[in-house]
Amino acid sequence: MENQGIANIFYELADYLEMEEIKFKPYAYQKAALNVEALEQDVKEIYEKGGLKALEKIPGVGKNIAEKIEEYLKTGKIKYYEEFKKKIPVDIRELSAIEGIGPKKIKILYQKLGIKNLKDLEKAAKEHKITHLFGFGEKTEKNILDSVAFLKKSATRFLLADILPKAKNVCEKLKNLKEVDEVSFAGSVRRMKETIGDIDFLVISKNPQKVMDFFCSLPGIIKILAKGLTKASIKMKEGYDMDIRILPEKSYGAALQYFTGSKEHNIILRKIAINKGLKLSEYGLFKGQKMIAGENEQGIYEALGMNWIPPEIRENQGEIEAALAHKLPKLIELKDIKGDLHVHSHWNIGKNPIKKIEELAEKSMKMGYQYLGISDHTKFLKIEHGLNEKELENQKKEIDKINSKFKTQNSKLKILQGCEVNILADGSIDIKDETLAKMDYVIAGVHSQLKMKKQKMTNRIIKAMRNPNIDVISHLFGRIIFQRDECKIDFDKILRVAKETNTILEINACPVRLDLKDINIKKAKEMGVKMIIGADAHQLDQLGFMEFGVSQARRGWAEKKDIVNCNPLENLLKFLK
Ligand code: DGT
Ligand code: CA
Ligand code: CA
Repeated sequence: MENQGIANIFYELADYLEMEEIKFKPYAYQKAALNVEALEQDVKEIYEKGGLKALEKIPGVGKNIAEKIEEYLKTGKIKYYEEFKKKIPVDIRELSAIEGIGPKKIKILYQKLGIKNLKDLEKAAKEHKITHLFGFGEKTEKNILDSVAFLKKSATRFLLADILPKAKNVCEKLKNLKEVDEVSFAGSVRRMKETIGDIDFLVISKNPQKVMDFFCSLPGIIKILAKGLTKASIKMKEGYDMDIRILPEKSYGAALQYFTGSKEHNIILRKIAINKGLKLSEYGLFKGQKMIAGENEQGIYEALGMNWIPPEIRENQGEIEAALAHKLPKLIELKDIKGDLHVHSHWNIGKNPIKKIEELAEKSMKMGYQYLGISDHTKFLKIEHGLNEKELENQKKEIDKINSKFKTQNSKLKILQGCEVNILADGSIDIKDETLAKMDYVIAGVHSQLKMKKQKMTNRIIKAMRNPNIDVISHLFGRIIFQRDECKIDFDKILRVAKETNTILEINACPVRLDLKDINIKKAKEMGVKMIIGADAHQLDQLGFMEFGVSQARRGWAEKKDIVNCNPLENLLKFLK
């Protein structure tokens, strides 16, 4: 599919146009990029079937942009973009990953200091060349160095959400081979960790050679790092590696257990085996020469005197003790989710592609939800076109209308109106209390000044939790994986106040946030603080982020009873203030 490639060029074009301070056009390209990216159909196919006219039917794509797409499909290039690139030949994606560096600053950095990429930028910052540039200053220089260090630290890992579809895809392909009896991914992907080092596959086959040859000729390989008869390792052009192990059938469970990890979990299991006079390896659980378990995972855990442990909690964080005592939690599952309360609609135009409340509702019904909560940003967030009191009132009318239409159609879905208000620096809220009181529920989050001192940030959030209209605190720690560290917060204190005020803490399911983290979730659960999983969808297909929120909750040992959106509507309302 060419969709992502085209979207990437449009994103860059938007940045170039912003450098030139051309009005409106950057927004048009951004919108087109988001829409092309979100398309389920291949742009090429759309064009081949219906020509330019069909391209113009893509939301956000007018005649001018449709012609650019046509040019790309025909020639593999867009001249308009190439000209910008020639004039300012910089790696926009790399540079704009640095917090506080946008198109205009990138242009200045290039024109004044010839900075083209991250390496140049780091060098210039270290030599204190940036402080003196107009509009920059010492603080920016320090931010750049912090940010570069942070990026370097995370450079060799990948987001689960980017990796999981690729892992599933390779599994499918392997499954289709007639030589393959069984296939699974293992490692951190099976444990659904937030970030992934490499993908590990396990295959059962009587003809490993064929499987190996197939694996080592997958499209997108740039290097074969190792290739043997039963083991191989390959590097893909997107930067990540994939490992494969091929095993005989009788060892499948033992191998799956071993290669799922984590290493820390495995070490303890092996010790328990030794204490019982047994030996555990990727080939099986042995008593002397005799294999007593290993065909499936369940058998191994049972032979060691414990219950089978779900992969998401195999981190040696108490799960082994719980399994030995037969006291493992019954982890929440995706099917337990009854609805999503953190969803943004077309009312937040900002950068988002058009996505009407009805469309969101339709998709929610398909996902089997009983309720959908619209929670658009409010007025302080200008870039997201945050809504003011009047607009919230108007939105309410629209939602009421859709709900009554649904009622006449006997639909099972109910739309709730919430909003995601901003907790300002002093803990006050950017929307009047009387408006908040009229909403079905209110989510509050910090979206500015994230670098406060611990005490001040904690008090800021506590003040919001004490507001009787605020039901949920969104993405408490404010981290963006690979981009921004967590805020400093006294989490224990927040938990105490959450409990006291019946405030729900969100597990934000957006793959770059996944905030709360596993350890926070576990602690909240132990304290009896309720949580909610929200997709924080800004596009239609992002409703699917719920999957990652649920795996995050599982990694934090959460059960159905800990997560309020596992409740049917009547019960959910009881948890809202
Ligand atoms: P990653 O790839 O960094 O996201 O994390 P993992 O957990 O996928 O680690 P990886 O790919 O190095 O190894 C896959 C699994 O193989 C790991 O979770 C446990 C197992 N494993 C690897 N090395 C060792 C080891 O030295 N000892 C034990 N007991 N298990 C190991
Ligand atoms: Ca791995
Ligand atoms: Ca590996």
